[in-house]
Amino acid sequence: MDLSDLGFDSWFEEKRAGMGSSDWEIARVTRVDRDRYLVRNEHGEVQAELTGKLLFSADSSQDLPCVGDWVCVQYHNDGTLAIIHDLFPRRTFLRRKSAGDKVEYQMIASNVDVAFIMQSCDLNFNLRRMERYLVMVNEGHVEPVILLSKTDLVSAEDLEKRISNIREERIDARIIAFSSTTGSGLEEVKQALQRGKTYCLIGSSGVGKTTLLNHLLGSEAFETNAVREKDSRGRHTTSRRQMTILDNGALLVDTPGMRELGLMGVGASVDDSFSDIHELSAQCRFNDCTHTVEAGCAILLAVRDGSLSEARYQSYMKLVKESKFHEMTYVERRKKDKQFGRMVKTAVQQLKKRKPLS
Ligand SMILES: Nc1nc2c(ncn2[C@@H]2O[C@H](COP(=O)(O)OP(=O)(O)OP(=O)(O)O)[C@@H](O)[C@H]2O)c(=O)[nH]1
Ligand SMILES: [Mg+2]
Ligand SMILES: [Zn+2]
Repeated sequence: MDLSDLGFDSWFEEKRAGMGSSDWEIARVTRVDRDRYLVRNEHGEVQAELTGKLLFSADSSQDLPCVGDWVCVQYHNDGTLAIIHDLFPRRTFLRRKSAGDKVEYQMIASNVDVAFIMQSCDLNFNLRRMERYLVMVNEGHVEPVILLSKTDLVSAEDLEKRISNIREERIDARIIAFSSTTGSGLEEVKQALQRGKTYCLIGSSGVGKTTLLNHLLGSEAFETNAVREKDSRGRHTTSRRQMTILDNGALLVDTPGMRELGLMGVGASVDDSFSDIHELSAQCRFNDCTHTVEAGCAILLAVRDGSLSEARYQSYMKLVKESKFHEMTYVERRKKDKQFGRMVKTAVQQLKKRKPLS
């Protein structure tokens, strides 16, 4: 194995020249659990810690390592501990708005090639949520693939209907429908996974992300849990983000199911996910049309004549509103993040407790 098997390529190679000391080695972050990290290089996976400098110079949690990051490390204690000195720039990223009204982002993973947006075919299926995930994935320059899980729970006709519902929303990402229970479609999922490429599973709790990972690994390596009977909601079984290398050499990140998916996008990525509406807006009579009350609004006209669904119009307007709000409060974002401040404080306390390295 070499670093290219872990996804290192010429893009990162070019960045390397500008990165600190030549004694530093390169590794990839494979797990983050609060302030504890695992990193992997061609020789294996070890625990890692941040230097105080890296911690202090971070303005927000986004500046700290996340799963998928390439980092510069020094190995200590016979190679059993790595100290992380620096982070490579991120080529792509997945990040979400933190729960609550505060505008702060949480990194999910970085340097991901393909995001598997997973929804199960039963009660979890929701087009508005799918659009939100697509906006998030677009914003991070990641390619989306939609995974429809648990096809064993619906009839073939219902599955067809779900897929045409997705296409009606003009979502043109690849769709793979599968069932971990019957094994149907699993081969197609496997075919989509390539050696040295990074994939990330995202979606609500209980949709079957970890079950799929276990199937791909051919073992019950990771814990899964039954969904609640009443509403099929999951129980938040997976609690940390972790990257696993599959037999075929693909790198797969499993993530905890998201409770609430705030919008991560700025205007441009909203428009990417709603390119049809964006095109329509060019035909509005006024340049500054808000698409709400104006005469000559091409979007309202399309809703009225039925060529644009009202639900899709509403979800577009909701996203636009949220993204405006995000832009407005951008400056306040860092100051407000008390949670991040607390995290730094505990991490610093732990650094002080740590024995000096031999
Ligand atoms: N019927 C059916 N059940 C499935 C399928 N795949 C997974 N499940 C069940 O769904 C439940 C939740 O699966 P998990 O893999 O734990 O879900 P998860 O997405 O990892 O959930 P979190 O870790 O909480 O985010 C488990 O009881 C699985 O056995 C499937 O294809 N069909
Ligand atoms: Mg899980
Ligand atoms: Zn308009």
